[in-house]
Amino acid sequence: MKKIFSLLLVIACMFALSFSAFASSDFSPMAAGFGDTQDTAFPINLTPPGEHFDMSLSGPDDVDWYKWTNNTGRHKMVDLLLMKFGEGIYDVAIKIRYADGTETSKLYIEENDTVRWAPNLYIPAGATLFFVVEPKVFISPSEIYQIFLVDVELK
Ligand SMILES: [Ca+2]
Repeated sequence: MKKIFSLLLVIACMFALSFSAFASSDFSPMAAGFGDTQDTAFPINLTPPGEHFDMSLSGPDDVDWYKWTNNTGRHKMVDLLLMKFGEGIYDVAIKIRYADGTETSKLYIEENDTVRWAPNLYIPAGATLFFVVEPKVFISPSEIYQIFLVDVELK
């Protein structure tokens, strides 16, 4: 009887371990160490209309940097939108680095409930748009944010 109990305990522990491993990797497999600085900004593509890039912040000190370089050979007008679900509130700031290497300061997008919207950002040929998602109110790593970075001509 004791042996059976021990075996059950081992199985229960194994199940608990595998479950917790699954749970932690389920929500945000790339969140830890993802885009934590401007230098390690994640290169994102323009999102087709209606599509979005989903990610989550792993903690109250986590930030996620992204970048998009305009290699189209001509200027581009883009809309940047952050949609956030859940109780947490995230800010977004942008920076533009021009082809000659000069760069703007960090510019925060106006607060609008859980949405951050920056329409009609003019990105010259060869320039890079950086943006960073920062937690203003952090609740949980399971809360997903969505990024829309849309070519205005395709809207
Ligand atoms: Ca990060």
